[in-house]
Parts: sequence; C-alpha cells; structure tokens
Amino acid sequence: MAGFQPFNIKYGEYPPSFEPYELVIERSLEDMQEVFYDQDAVKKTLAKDNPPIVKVWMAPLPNEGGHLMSCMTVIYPGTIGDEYFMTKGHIHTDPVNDPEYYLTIRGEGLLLLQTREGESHISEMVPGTLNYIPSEWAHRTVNTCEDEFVFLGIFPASAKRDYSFIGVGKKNFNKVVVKRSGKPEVTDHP
Ligand code: S6P
Ligand code: ZN
Repeated sequence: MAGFQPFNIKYGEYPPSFEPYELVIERSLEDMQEVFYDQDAVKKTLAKDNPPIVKVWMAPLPNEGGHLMSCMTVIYPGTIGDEYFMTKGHIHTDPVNDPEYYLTIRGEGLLLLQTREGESHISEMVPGTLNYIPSEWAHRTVNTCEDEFVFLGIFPASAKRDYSFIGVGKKNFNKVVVKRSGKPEVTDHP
C-alpha cells in the first residue's frame, strides 16, 4: 500500500467549517495586540473586551516537503481604532520554494504584500478571485467587510513562517488599511 492515502477535505463558508483538520489556531486581540498601529486603541479595547480576531484550520498533513498544505482562515469583522481586523502577517522563510495561493470563499478583504526590500503590493480578495503570493512576498490579509471574511490557502507543507519583522517599534507592513467614512482606505503606516 502507498505510504500516504488520498483524502478529501469538506469546507463550508458559513458557519465556517473545515473537516478533517489537524490544528486550529485561534487568536484574540490579546494574542496579537502588537500588530495594530494604534496602541492606545488596543489598550482601550482590551480594558473592556478581548475580541476574537482570527481562526485558522490546518489540514492533517505532515509539515514536510512533498506535501501541499491546505488551510482555511476566518477573520471576524471589526476595527481597532480605525484599522480593520487582520492577520498577524508573515513571510515564508524560503524566498524561492514557498509560494502560496489564497482563494476567497466569503466576504471581502485586501491582501497586503511586501518584500523584505519594502516593495508593496495590494490585491483585492473577493469570492471568485485566486490570489497568487510569490515566495518572497510577506502577506497580511485584512477583513474590509461587515461580515466574516473566509479564504482558503494552499502552500508547501514544509514552509516556515517568519513573523519577526512585525511588532511595536519594528518595521511592520508599510501600509495600513483603515475605515474612513465607512469605507476601506489604504494609507502609509503612521
Ligand atoms: C499560511 C497562510 C495562512 C495564515 C493565516 C493566518 O502560510 O498564509 O494560513 O497563517 O491566514 O495568518 P498569520 O499571518 O496571522 O499567521
Ligand atoms: Zn503564508
């Protein structure tokens, strides 16, 4: 018998579901407070609430070369100050062999992309669009709608995620997505 058996994943957009999975990552504001630019707004929100921001399901596959990982991410609706809820954002450590695809299945968002040299690119994420993320681009997804924003990701299972450039006093992404008059606007990081 072959070493690894074929299998299927069933996903659903609402309520979000992804079966079978091996790992679920849930992050609330407290777990990722350093990613938001407005640290006063972070403190004010945490004084009364610790909202869930992101949930990620990972397929039951080994984190080894030769496999393609799939995952589903949900970003809940909301803002911290005027900055929309978003993922932490990371870059894959191999600049050549770790590209990724995102496929939006519900809601609307923006994909912030940035190279280590500081080049930026913004892509729209809507159902019906498949976003390609070349290996050397850091990526952060932002929920710009009033609803759960749900997307699938496919990437080499051996890819390692580097979050080290994000945080208070660090470089972070050089663009932020803020809500202005009820609409998303991309501006330079303050
Ligand atoms: C992994 C892929 C996604 C993210 C998820 C959360 O390569 O890009 O599964 O892990 O969307 O993002 P982050 O940056 O908070 O881990
Ligand atoms: Zn990634």
